[in-house]
Amino acid sequence: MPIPADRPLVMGIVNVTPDSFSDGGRYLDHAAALDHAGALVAAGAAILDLGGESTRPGSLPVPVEAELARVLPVLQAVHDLGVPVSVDTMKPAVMRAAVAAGAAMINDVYGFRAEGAWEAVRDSDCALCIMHMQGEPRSMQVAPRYDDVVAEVEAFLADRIAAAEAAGIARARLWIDPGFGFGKSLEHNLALLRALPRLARLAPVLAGLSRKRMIGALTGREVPADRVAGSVAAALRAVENGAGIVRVHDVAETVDALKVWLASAGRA
Ligand code: 9MG
Repeated sequence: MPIPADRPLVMGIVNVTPDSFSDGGRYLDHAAALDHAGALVAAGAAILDLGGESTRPGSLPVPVEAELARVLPVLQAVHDLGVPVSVDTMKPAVMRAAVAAGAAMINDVYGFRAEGAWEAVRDSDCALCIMHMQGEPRSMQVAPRYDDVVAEVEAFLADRIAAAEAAGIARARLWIDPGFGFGKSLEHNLALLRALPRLARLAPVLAGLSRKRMIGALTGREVPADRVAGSVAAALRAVENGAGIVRVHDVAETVDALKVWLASAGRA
């Protein structure tokens, strides 16, 4: 299913991980994830992002079989909801299976740097989101450091776009993401948010700021679920600065805010 390109899209987050659905067996995890996906589409999500491995700061990798067992049954079932589905994974084997099962996008926080990642997605037409991350989820927030965060993230993304094209992947399939919170301090994140118009010259931008620590730091809200208003404000700023997709937890609130903001900007 193609990803609409005529308006900013709200992407709803569907985690199929034990830390998000802690009540036990696999069937329950899948049923809960499916219910959640349905609720996000009813709330106005134009695209879903399905992930079976947590990428939160401090999280550890999961084996490929476990990730496949979490994601694939849900991916097959959510097709009936009628919106394109992205799969968030760093693993080429999961990418291959997701593409075969009809994923509209592969969202790789590791920027397709794993051996075999380009080959896993090359012979499909699904969109690819290349994200920037300094380090790895386990340790990335320990002491992130840049001389010039915007220039370094821009150079990384330009380099990965060139690598995709060299691997035979059409540029029109590519999205980029500066990776808010992935090896970045609050100041780095704010600099990147301000620099989205510059990054958007490379490729369409996907931005994920929802409920992240930077929102907590700016609002004083310790609990992620209390960061809704701050997250909506960040999503609006990202769209204003050129993001084509905003990846969010709070779909209904973001969709409403975006409707008002777009109408007031004469873009409805
Ligand atoms: C999986 N995931 C978590 N945060 C993300 C972000 O900011 N961007 C993208 N593309 N994926 C993310």
